[in-house]
Amino acid sequence: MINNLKLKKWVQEWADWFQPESVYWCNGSEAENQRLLDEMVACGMGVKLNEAKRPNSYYFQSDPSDVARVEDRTFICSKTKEGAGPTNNWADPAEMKQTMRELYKGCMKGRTMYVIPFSMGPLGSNIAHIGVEITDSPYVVANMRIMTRMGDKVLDILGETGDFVPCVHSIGAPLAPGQKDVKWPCAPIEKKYITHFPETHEIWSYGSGYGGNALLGKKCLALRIASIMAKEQGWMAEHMLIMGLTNPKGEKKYIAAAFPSACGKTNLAMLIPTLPGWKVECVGDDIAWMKFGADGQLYAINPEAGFFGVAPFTSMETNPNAMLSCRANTIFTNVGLTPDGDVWWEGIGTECPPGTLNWKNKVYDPASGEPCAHPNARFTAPACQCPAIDKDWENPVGVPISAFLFGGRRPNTVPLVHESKSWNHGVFMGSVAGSEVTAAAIGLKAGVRRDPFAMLPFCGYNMGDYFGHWINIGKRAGAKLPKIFYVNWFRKDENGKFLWPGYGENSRVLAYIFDRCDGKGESVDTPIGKVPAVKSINIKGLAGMDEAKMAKVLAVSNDEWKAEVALIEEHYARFGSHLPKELSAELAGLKERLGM
Ligand code: O2Y
Ligand code: MN
Repeated sequence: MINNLKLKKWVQEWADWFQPESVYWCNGSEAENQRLLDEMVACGMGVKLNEAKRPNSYYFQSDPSDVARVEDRTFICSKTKEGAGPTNNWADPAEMKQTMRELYKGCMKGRTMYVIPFSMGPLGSNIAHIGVEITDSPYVVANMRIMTRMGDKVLDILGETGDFVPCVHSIGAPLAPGQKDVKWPCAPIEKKYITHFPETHEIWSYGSGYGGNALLGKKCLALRIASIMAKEQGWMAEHMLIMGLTNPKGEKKYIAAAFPSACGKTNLAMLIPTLPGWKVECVGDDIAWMKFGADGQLYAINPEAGFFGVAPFTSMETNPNAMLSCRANTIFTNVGLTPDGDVWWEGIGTECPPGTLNWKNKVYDPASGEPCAHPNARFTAPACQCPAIDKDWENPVGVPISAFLFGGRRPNTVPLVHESKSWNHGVFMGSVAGSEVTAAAIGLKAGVRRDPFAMLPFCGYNMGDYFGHWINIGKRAGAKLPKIFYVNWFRKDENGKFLWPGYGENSRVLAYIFDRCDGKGESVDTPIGKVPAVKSINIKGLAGMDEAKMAKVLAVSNDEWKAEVALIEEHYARFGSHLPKELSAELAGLKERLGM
């Protein structure tokens, strides 16, 4: 029984416009899920994997034009261009709505329109928010059931008058009477639109059925729209993993960490420490929503209920917890399909069985030079299946955050770990985060690609104002603010070899951070912040590591940082008058400390 009038009216208006064959309200039940999956298998869209090897799991191949988030086709449609800022694509909201209304008219002909009520965050948490997605993709429904809490229980919470974030999605492929469907219907790239309307908190998406373009609770709601709501309402919506860290004495702290893509965020969230007696537990691997409690602590929830993880190079060696998370009840997209009905991808740690189909449904030929799995192939797996899931991962109150980590891939300049001198200095560190890219081949300028707070593709408003929101968080009276650190697992020596082994050995750095949060662990003041004293990171039992090498991985070179300052000035210039004066002051302070 739907008794929320606003929701009923909204659904009816879109049903009139989309002209679907039928409208179906998703209840979230197991029976409903099974029926949709069976229907997708029956029509050739999906494959049921071998029940003995991969219980209750399904396999999909997307259209080659629809394999990842499309940043070029993603828009922030604020009233003014300045509202979207220099890092977002902007479009006029009225013009965009007109363009999309034309595309949307009759776009669900011959298909079912599904209505998905979902909660981002544990049901009833005061940090959580409700969304409702309309979609014509049963694949989206099945994925949203894993990634969110979805169905009737959400309508109960919404009640008669509750509010929701309206999320409109169509794959943009109406069916004429008698027309045979294709395996992965979608619109051509130039007709894909992923749009956000900050003033009305709306999301409209058209033409893609893949990942963040279509599962609108994830990047569109939980980051772009939520970042706007967070600024308006005084909370934080961040592109951060959340982990629990327990020391050998059984004391526990929670850390939230932001990294640009390809820095091993999921691996860190599920890390298995090599340091004896330490334990890492996972609350979330991608997004954190945080609010201050009455005690002044910042409490975080993971708004998601699943992992949408990159498959290639995930193995029992690199991330056993992720591998075990997707052992059953998982949807795989664009990986390889083995002849015995299981999945395979590059770096999975086993030989590819002959006769495996690649993501383009052709027999995989290792000599072809083309990968078997698409590099952005994904598994959608329930978070509760992670062996390292934290006992409080669904606690509606959230978990108290003691530290924030920022990072990136920097082969030089940036030490293994350094700590901010103050909150504003930590905000400065987050605002200049980024990775060195050598990807000139894919059209990027080689050099340091700044990805402030790892939010470059996900901030729903002017990034300069977002920096200001971080500064304001630090001004809150009575706040017990997390300490801020910057880590770099990727520093290299003069021969291009990594100086730090990474993976489980990162627990040694986490242990140092844990101690710093307790006012322990020795640090040295440098122009860029507090760097661990060489002996203060435990390297006992770490093969190939000695104090001389630690000195290298922790070194701060004035010359390298003087060059970095020039790059930071260039980066900051983009934000003009939106750059908070506090950050200009932090940059001036750094220059002074470097003797510039
Ligand atoms: O390509 C996509 O649609 C997925 S992108 C993604 C998925 C899970 C977690 N993070 C990301 C990301 O781009 O940050
Ligand atoms: Mn992400």
